[in-house]
Amino acid sequence: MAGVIKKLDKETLKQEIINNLKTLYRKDVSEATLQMVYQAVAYAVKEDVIDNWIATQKAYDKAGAKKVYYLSMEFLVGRALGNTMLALKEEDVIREAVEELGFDLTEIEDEERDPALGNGGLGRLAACFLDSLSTLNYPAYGCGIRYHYGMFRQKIENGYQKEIPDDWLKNGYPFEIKRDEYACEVKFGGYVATRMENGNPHFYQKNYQSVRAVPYDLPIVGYGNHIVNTLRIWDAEAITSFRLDSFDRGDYQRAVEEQNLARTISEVLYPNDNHYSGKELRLKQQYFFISASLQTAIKKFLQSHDNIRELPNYVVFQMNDTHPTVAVPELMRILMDEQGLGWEEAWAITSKACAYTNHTIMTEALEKWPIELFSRLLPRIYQIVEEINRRFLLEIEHKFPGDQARKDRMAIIHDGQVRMAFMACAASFSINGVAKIHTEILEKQTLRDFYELSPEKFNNKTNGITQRRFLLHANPLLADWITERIGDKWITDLSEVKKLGVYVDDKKSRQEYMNIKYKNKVRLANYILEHNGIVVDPRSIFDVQVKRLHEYKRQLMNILHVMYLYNKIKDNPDMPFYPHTFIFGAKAAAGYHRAKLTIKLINAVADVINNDASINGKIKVVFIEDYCVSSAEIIFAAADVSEQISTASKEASGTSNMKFMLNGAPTLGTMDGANIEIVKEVGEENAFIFGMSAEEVIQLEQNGGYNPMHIFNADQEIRRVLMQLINGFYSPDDPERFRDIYNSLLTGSNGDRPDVYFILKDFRAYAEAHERVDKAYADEENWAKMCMRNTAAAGPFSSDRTIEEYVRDIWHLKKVEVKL
Ligand code: NBY
Repeated sequence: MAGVIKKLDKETLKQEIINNLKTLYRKDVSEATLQMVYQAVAYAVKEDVIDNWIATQKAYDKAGAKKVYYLSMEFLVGRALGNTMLALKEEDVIREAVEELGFDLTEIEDEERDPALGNGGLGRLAACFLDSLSTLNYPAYGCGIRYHYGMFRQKIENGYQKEIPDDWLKNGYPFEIKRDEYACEVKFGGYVATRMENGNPHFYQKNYQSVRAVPYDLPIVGYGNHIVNTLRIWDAEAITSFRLDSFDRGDYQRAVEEQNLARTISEVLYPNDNHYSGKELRLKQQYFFISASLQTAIKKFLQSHDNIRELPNYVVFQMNDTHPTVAVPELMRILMDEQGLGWEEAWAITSKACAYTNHTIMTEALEKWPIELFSRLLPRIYQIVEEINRRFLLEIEHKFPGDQARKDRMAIIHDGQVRMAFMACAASFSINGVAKIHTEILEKQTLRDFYELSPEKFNNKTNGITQRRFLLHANPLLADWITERIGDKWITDLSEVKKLGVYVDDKKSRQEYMNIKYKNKVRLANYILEHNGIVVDPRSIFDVQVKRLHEYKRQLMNILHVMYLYNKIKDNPDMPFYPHTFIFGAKAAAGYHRAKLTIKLINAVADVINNDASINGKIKVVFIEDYCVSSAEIIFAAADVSEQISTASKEASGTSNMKFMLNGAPTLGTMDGANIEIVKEVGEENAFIFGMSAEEVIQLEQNGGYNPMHIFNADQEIRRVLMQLINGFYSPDDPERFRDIYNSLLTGSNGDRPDVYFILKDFRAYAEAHERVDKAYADEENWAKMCMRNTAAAGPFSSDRTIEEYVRDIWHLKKVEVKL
């Protein structure tokens, strides 16, 4: 492949694409498939990236700069080619080159498989953070797992979700680089042995199984600043070659077991969102990538420092939820068993280097590992956790003498389980929630005891999103329109968009803005036609709810409301009703039956309504198959209404709410998560808020819930909708199909109380909020103003703002400049 190109010029670029086709595939342009051209273009772009990458790492070494290691089981990065071209400001020249070779750049971009190494919000947040870190010139590593199969691809068959393996590496992933030279060993099982060294006991593992952790590096390209940070994802290989000279070379049985261990560890992402499943393999995955990441971080640190006690001045480990929390005992192990420190010194370092972000208050998402499993898999780590716990309980006793109940509530090891969130809290110097209300709930309820013990550790960091992917890349028409008016500074400083405020009162600007929205709706309508075979009218209101399917997010309330509207229109065919397209996109965890049944319900309702000619297309219901980062980019740009309707207190923050807002869709939502902050910025008159408050929800929960039968009996329209769940209206072939959903709302099931997410309780308020939306939409001029005000108020929801706050309050990094 061609040598170093500083700034791509079109002719060189064309030549390079042609060369790449030749060396990669032995093809010339006329024979190449779109996939081949994509690969050839990606390799050409990668060359430029590499120059910046090398320069960045040199600059970091020279500056001796402090780094953040963002430890996360998930990075939902989305496609790289488009984003990279934009960051390098090479999109135009590449488009021209590709066109002159006879291809369309959008089609080429569509050839890239979405790396889907995450479930939803938490994984996407990690990807936005890396994007911001690079763009803001901060030294950072993402550390994760190279799952061979990412988030499953969703097919809808006969209305049901079917999971298809996501074989994203099938054609090779051009942006990754295997770094075999940094491979290391991770040990599982066996037992802990002791020997005396210089009069002190030294602990080491015996009879263990090993895997070889091999890193693959992905470039995270900053916008226009030559910074390229690294996302390092670890793959597992069998260790056999490491072992050739070891005493147990002949241990055939172990060799086979190690082969199996290596094969399974990095095979597949667990597709659960906000749900803990307690699988042994998951704990192996956690320890695998944490041990490899920490070993490497320490080794790198020691290359340029000789005093390990300095570590917290140069390195900070941010734990993305509890999934990476074995980092705490693993760091202790490395410091004590490999660096020879005593407990106190090791603890002083660990507790200054680790910080923890909580993403949920849902109890079913809290990780608690049975000690039998934990100690069998990680015997040395378990010993260390026991000692952390013992000392932690002493600390509590010291501060709250005699308060045994408090110690029971806070113990890290309790009732035969290791409580990971508690270990994270005990060890971290910082504990943060992801929106103001969420952090408050952590302090007052979920982690109250920990707040009382160490209030200074707690802080809030409201989430954010990157405007580079979710506006510049996803909505080029609006991005250009904004740049024409206020310049392009918003790309790296989103607070600039408030300058758009002056255009709100300009009629021509409003028309242009809404015209862009219309074009984006046409783009989505085409996507829906192509992928779903459903014709939707781009002039209808696009009312959108896209996110993981979970009961607390209340997609069920949304579809029940559609059923309710349909009944109304059927009863009153002449009632004024502006046409609506209700758009859903959601994956359900593979074992989450009620969530999957809800998908079936949405599709069943869609079937009936979309095929009822008598309502003249006044309602269309669309379930977009395989919602993922790349379809999301098309969807946000086209939305009129953003459905953010979680039961108040349950959604820690939400981030799609911010993506919709930035693209000019007002929020129809509850006072939950970051919705509260969105409404504060944009003004209540530019959003549609309804329903119970978090306080009311928590109150009612503490009183043992409520009886939805009263609502069912008193409200005939709600009653009718619920009856349609069990009278075969939407399931004539099996009237019992939706019984479980009906029961969950009215009688409770599986030992749960009825309607734990207060769907019936909030239903009327929700329906009434929809009426406000329809009324507002009818006033075209004012609607345009509302949309524009949403874009103009989105400044604080950039992940750049979030990252600056993490840097200021937790990480204390310094910016590094890279000059080529
Ligand atoms: O994190 C989400 C929150 O629900 C959302 O409100 C917030 O905006 C976002 C970013 O802070 N949480 C989330 O996505 N969680 C998971 O995906 C997840 C995945 C796996 C497990 C737990 C949670 N697990 O225990 O296996």
